Amino acid sequence: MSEPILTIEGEVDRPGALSLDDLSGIDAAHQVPDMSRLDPKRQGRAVAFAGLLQLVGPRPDARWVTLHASADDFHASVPLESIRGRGLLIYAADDGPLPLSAGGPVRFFIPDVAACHSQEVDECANVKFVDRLEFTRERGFDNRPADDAEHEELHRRQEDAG
Ligand SMILES: Nc1nc2c(c(=O)[nH]1)N[C@H]1C(S)=C(S)[C@@H](COP(=O)(O)O)O[C@H]1N2
Ligand SMILES: [Mo]
Repeated sequence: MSEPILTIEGEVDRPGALSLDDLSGIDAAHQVPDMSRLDPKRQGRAVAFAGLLQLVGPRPDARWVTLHASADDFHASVPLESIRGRGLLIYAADDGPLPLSAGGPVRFFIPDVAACHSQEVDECANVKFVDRLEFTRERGFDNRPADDAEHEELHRRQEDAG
């Protein structure tokens, strides 16, 4: 059994900690074996958010999903309906766990997403280093940059770090 990489909390029937094996065990219909086919800049294996929902069983009250990245204390809260049909979780590299350099342990990803802070679900919501998903009735914690200045500052910090 592989170690837990993603904690599921809140308004779901089956909360708990999921391992890489749990995620790769989700129905093949929800798996994307090679992300580079979808987006040449991306690599590794992903599972459709709909497949995760099947696994954890959101309750009817669950309206918001908060994507938590404790690695850099980055958090985004988005309406469940807005990501149900198009969100992906990149959870593995071709040869094992998804490295931090690729946004591991889990990278939330919406292909062809809107530019940062143009909409509720935007490129900033493509959260890297996700380790916890929280399902709630109300909007959860969100510290995405609020304006262009904050956003530029965030990108500057990332360039300095990387
Ligand atoms: N954990 C975390 N996720 C994050 C960010 C961040 O600072 N921390 N920045 C966001 C922003 S502003 C952008 S534009 C994209 C960049 O993703 P990329 O480096 O894969 O292109 O990640 C998003 N996800
Ligand atoms: Mo961004």
